[in-house]
Amino acid sequence: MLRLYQLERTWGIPNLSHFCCKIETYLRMADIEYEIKPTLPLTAPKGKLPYIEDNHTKLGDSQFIIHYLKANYKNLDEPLNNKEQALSLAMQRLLEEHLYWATMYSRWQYTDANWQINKKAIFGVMPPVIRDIAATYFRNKINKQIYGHGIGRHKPEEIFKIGMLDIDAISDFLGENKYFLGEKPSTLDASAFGILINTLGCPIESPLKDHGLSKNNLINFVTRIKSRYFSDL
Ligand SMILES: N[C@@H](CCC(=O)N[C@@H](CS)C(=O)NCC(=O)O)C(=O)O
Repeated sequence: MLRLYQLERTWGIPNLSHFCCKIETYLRMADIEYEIKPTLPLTAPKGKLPYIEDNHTKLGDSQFIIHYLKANYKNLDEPLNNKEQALSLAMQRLLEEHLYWATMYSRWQYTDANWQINKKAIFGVMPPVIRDIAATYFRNKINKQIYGHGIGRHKPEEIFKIGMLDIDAISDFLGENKYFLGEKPSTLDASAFGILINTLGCPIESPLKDHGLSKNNLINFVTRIKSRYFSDL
């Protein structure tokens, strides 16, 4: 059976890793059987989670995992025309390559309270000394990524301002639709759920979360996907 390697579940959401949540959501939307192996990214093929193992294939990065799932199991994007597929890709880039980084800033840098919550969720199972070493190592690493992306060079209010523009765009794009691109779930819904539940549905407080919670359609989307596909949580 396909094995999904991801962070331990916490916070009452599928995963605190946006991308792990995206893949598990795709698997459930596509009705693909899988088992979960909780882990840290140390053994991941590209040093990041999620990764999967299936039929002697070990694959990292959510994009490549979804290419694999589409080719070998089910392609949720089959009904989409070329223009819808282009929009899907553009929105995924917005969610995963921009809004994601604003949420990472909120977790790893914005306030000490957020950092403590994040640290406990990821490293809390480790013995105290190892926990502190691992948390410091990963915090330095992620903070360099946030700076390297570019978003970490802005002031907090600037980061939240541009993150809120993403949220406005996502909310306007969804409108009153059940799913982003029609009557059936597609990859974009899995991606959006992974990023949005980790923005407005987790215990990391920030102006970004508050802004997300001001959008009823996004709250309804996240609530609907969670209860439809993760009723066991
Ligand atoms: N582009 C990757 C991003 C995956 C990613 O950033 N994963 C994070 C967890 S949300 C991670 O494992 N980070 C550990 C690190 O960068 O060392 C994907 O789509 O899978």
